[in-house]
Amino acid sequence: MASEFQRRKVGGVFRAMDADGDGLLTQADFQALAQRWTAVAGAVDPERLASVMTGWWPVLRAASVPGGDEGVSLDEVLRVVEGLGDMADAVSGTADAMFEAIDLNGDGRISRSEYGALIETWNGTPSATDEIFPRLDLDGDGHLTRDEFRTHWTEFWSGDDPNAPGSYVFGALTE
Ligand SMILES: [Ca+2]
Ligand SMILES: [Ca+2]
Ligand SMILES: [Ca+2]
Repeated sequence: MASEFQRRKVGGVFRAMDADGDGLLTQADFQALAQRWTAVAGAVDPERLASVMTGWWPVLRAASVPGGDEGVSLDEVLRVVEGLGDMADAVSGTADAMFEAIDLNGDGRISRSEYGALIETWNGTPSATDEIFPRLDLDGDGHLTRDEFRTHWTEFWSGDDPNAPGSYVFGALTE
């Protein structure tokens, strides 16, 4: 069973992804998310970005109850998340794809402003990142490296620790 904390954490991401707010993730939600990303992404190939975003869809769809409703519910997403501990390679693969999408200027690291753009795009609204960025920047050099990002990404999807910086990689938790 997912803990209350995991439900809250993943629930926030779920609501951000559920573009039409009907409580189910569908292919249309992923297309909307991809469009939101394409609108901000500077140097990144828009097709590549779209394929990162929409690439999540088949994974989630496969976990959805066969013959059930048309979309993927939060409970189904949580079930996928519970299985991710056994899928470390798949999780770090998505981390790398996301990292490349966020690294807008392609210098191999994520700056504070690139991270801010990620959170704003993800949530669809301006969001404060001044508190969280320094916690994610583990060695304090002002940038997130691929390893730092991978650590946080894995923690977000596979961990259950309210004190881990990675729990806030998508920004502060909302209710
Ligand atoms: Ca939806
Ligand atoms: Ca960069
Ligand atoms: Ca760093």
